[in-house]
Amino acid sequence: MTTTPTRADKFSFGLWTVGYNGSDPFGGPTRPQLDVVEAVTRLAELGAYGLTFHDDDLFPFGSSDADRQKQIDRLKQALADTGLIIPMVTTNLFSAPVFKDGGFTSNDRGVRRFALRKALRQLDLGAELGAQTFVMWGGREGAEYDTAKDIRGALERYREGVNLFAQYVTDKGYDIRFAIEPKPNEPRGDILLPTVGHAMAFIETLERPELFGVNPEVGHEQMAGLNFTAGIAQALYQGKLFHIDLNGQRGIKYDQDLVFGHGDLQNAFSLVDLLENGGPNGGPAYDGPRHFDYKPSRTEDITGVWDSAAANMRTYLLLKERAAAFRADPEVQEALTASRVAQVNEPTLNAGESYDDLLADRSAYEDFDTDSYFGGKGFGFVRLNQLALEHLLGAR
Ligand code: ASC
Ligand code: MN
Ligand code: MN
Ligand code: MN
Repeated sequence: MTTTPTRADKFSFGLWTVGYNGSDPFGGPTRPQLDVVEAVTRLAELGAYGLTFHDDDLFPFGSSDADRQKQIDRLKQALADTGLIIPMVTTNLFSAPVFKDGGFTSNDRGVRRFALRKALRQLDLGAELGAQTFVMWGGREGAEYDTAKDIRGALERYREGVNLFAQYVTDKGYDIRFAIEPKPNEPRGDILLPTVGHAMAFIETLERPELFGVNPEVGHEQMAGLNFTAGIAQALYQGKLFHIDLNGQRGIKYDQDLVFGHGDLQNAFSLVDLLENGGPNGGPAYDGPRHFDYKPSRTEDITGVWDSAAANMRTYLLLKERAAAFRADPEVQEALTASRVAQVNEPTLNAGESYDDLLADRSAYEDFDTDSYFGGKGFGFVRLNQLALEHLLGAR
């Protein structure tokens, strides 16, 4: 197996990732602005297949129509020159001061109408460029104060907005689906639809739920103390993993957006095993873009930016290689059997068994000896996990 990325690996990057200039709440930029043509050229050279962008990443907020078009044309030329594609686009409804209380769910109705128009315009551009996914990260859709936001009203306004988008793409015949990206907090004190679970439950209330899925980001779930791999498994189980944001995060703190694998490495290993192999018992895996949403640390110069972009892809491919080695190891297979990992896929009831049949089965209850059932034996999960760790470390 090779750790040199190719187009077939479907690696994509946000223009805002390699384009991050290092500015944070405590200090200004440490790097000059990166031009989109250079971004496309370098990403293509490194082996990526796609670029994604917010409208405002490509043409600054408030650009004239002519300036906007000039940037679009420059992007199109760079795509034609390199073969890179645009698998996903998204709208910036968080940077401009007008969005200080959000976009689709701002308390101010005029802002909400402006936000809808801004998103519709980016939808048109996404369709024109062949994007198949439209991500919605509602960074400012939230509040600092419980007194300041009617959450039920805000959810209803979010619902109104995204129902409109679903109607729009249907009427226009666009081949685009929507992916909601959860985040628990930052920049707002609390953000609407804070986790994958909240977002998937909300999707079921929509008029066209089949057009909506999630775009989970590693660090965002981990900021909420959640197991990212487990959340991705549930999204896959419910057919809702439309897109994914890969990066690294070290625990419950500010959104670090580190290189993929530079946070919880064991969780990154199980994630790649899930995406590539379907996890412990196989099953449908993910075939969409492997999208990196990270920020090159502000300590880095432009060489460090490209080193970090390459690091995301190399780490992913190394983990893919390690996961394959883990799955192929006979000792791992024996440990999986000893741990009964496959048994969870066996139905608990017999075929056609009714509750009357279950109630009549004395071996299931009356004669089930809970005291001696395991005969003092454990499941062996620790041994199994150590084998995973040893493969991860390259020790096997
Ligand atoms: C996105 C997305 C995020 C945010 C963030 C902006 O579109 O997926 O996590 O915007 O990267 O800084
Ligand atoms: Mn993030
Ligand atoms: Mn993201
Ligand atoms: Mn991000």
